[in-house]
Amino acid sequence: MEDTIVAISTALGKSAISIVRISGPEAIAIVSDVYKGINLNKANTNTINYGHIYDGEEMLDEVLVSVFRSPKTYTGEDVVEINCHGGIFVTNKVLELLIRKGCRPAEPGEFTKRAFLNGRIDLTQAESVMDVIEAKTTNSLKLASFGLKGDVRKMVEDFRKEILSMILKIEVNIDYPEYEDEELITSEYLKPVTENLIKRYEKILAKSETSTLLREGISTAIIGRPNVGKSSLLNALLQEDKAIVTEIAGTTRDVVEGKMNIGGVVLNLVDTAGVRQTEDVVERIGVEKSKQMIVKADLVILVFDYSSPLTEIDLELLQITKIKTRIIVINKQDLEKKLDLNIFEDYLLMSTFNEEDIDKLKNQIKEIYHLSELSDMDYTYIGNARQIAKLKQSSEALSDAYQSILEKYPIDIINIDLRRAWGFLGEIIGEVHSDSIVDELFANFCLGK
Ligand SMILES: Nc1nc2c(ncn2[C@@H]2O[C@H](COP(=O)(O)OP(=O)(O)OP(=O)(O)O)[C@@H](O)[C@H]2O)c(=O)[nH]1
Ligand SMILES: [Mg+2]
Repeated sequence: MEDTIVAISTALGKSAISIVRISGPEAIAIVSDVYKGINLNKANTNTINYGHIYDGEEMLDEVLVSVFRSPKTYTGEDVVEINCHGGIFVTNKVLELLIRKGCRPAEPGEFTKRAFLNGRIDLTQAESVMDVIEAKTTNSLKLASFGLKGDVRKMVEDFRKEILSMILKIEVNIDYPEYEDEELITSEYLKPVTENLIKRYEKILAKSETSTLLREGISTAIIGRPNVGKSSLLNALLQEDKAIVTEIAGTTRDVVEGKMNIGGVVLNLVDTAGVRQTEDVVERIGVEKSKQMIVKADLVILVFDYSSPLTEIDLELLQITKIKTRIIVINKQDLEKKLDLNIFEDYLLMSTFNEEDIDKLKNQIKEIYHLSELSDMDYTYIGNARQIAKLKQSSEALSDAYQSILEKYPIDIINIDLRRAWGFLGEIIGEVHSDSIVDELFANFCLGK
């Protein structure tokens, strides 16, 4: 039998209330042992009860206790939530008391993990719980809510059903070869069904790129040689003096980060050290980091100085960012022109001092990622890297099956790939899972969730 777990479910800090959550077979009995008010052992499910928590003779807090009886609870087990006054000291005292009375401190995510293991939710819903907590924009919240409602699960289950029905037909054929007519019908049946499935997979995978963007934001590196105005650009975009700006080349030595919301998506901006050859050890490490940021970034904003001629470094940066999604910014337009613009195909001529120019840059980012179309988009699709990876694996297995169908391989060979495709889908919703994946997944949750 499972033990009974306890955690403080609200953020630890001074607040009006904080919630201590308990889940497990002994939840009601243990709380009832330290609670004075009505007899909790007899309390109806889904009730809130006023009373006091006592440690022996000492009254710890005046509380409201919610009682949720198994199985229709968050975890599927008996759950009790104690609403304490929000002081850190008193909340910790209640927690300590419950541990002394037999509760075990919960691991991060353990409540949600129990909900999953007890079949209350599937893995996609569990992941959505985390996504809701971490959502930073309305769009990413919408996406997470769809997962939470079980829309992703439903989509995956529909796919699974269709594949399973093919598998069953094939296995009937293999197990009962005396029905010879059946085999012919089956191979004819397999081709269009598989074709149709592959098309639907493709649609979802195409949309998943945008959904990853919604969830994780766009990691954007501002790159260029020293003094071109990278930090000025970061500050202008963030509308705050985040990075130090001076006329001295080599001012920024480490990466400076900031977040902004652009068309409902988070832009994770990093300002970097200007790239140049340097003897200075600290600066050299900074330059190395800048180059690493180019590799990591989804989007590179490559900055040049309108008022100075092109250098070797500029050319090198143009070359190494060629394969990236990038915007070329020619800054300091307000100064006298010394830069030959002929070598650039596409660029934004601007000044960081000019707000309209900054808006132009923002619009360009919106265009690249089609952010203005986001608001009327359909959010029922997969937005999580683990789920996308599994869907891709399933899609590959399905394509293998399709290939075998075209080449008229025996149906038991086709069946192997169909079973693989079906299995990967199962992993998305957690129907087939290894303990280590589940442990790793829930370890990323916050305590008390
Ligand atoms: N005239 C003019 N000066 C600018 C513009 N943008 C930035 N500057 C100036 O250029 C100088 C360098 O700006 P920074 O933002 O520190 O440049 P940086 O690219 O971050 O430089 P490092 O950190 O050394 O790599 C500062 O004196 C800024 O005020 C602009 O659009 N026009
Ligand atoms: Mg700088």
